[in-house]
Amino acid sequence: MSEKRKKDISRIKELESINLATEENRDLVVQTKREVEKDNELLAQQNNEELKEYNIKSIDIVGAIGAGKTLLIEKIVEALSKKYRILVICGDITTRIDADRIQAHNAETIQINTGRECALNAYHIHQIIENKDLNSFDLLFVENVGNLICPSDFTLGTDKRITVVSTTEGEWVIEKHPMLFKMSHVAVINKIDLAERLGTNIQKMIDDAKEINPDIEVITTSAKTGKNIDKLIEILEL
Ligand SMILES: Nc1nc2c(ncn2[C@@H]2O[C@H](COP(=O)(O)OP(=O)(O)OP(=O)(O)O)[C@@H](O)[C@H]2O)c(=O)[nH]1
Ligand SMILES: [Mg+2]
Repeated sequence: MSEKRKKDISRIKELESINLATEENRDLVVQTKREVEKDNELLAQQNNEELKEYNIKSIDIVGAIGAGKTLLIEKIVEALSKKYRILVICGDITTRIDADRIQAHNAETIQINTGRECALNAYHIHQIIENKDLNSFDLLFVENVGNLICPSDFTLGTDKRITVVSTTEGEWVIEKHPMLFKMSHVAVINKIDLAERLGTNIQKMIDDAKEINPDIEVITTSAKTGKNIDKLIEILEL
């Protein structure tokens, strides 16, 4: 990345964070954001081609903080670790808690700490692809940093993207965050074991996801009890 681009990006962050995109610098903000996105798309495409060369299936899991991304991956890895050699990349602001939890189920894990960044991007994945012996794996999961906003700015180059929300976030959570559902192949509504207690209208959540993206597969799960994990694996064609 050129020095100029680096400077532009840091300037945008500055402007966005203090909400000062005035008339005079708005064009620069929009143009640079577009360029960053384009660069990311190109690198994501390259990531996907490289993973395909090694016959690695790849899935990116995004979703709300605490929606159950890690527990879902733990359950999937538990079910599939005899069939596939699995690599899991975990994105978090700090700590390697999620990577350690998943590693206990017989997958290799890499934790990326993003600091103040609220999503992984194609470059994070690219660095791992460049430095890892890809002959050792058949399946890659990426757990993105927990939130429903930033990951929509960056694709990573995986074959599929899953967005996870749960019944504890309120039945409006999908309607309020349409972008990631537009970009995803599968919507997971997790923690259905808690829905009755909370009075969450799961049907509304399913309908919202389908309305936002008619092509999306929607599945309700409980990572806690294991309910529908087998169906999720089937939908992912694993
Ligand atoms: N009752 C219930 N609890 C769940 C379920 N899935 C996850 N949990 C619990 O919810 C909490 C958060 O789960 P995680 O798997 O860490 O969620 P996450 O989305 O990976 O969280 P971040 O990575 O921090 O964004 C944990 O205490 C889990 O045990 C579920 O289906 N039902
Ligand atoms: Mg997690």
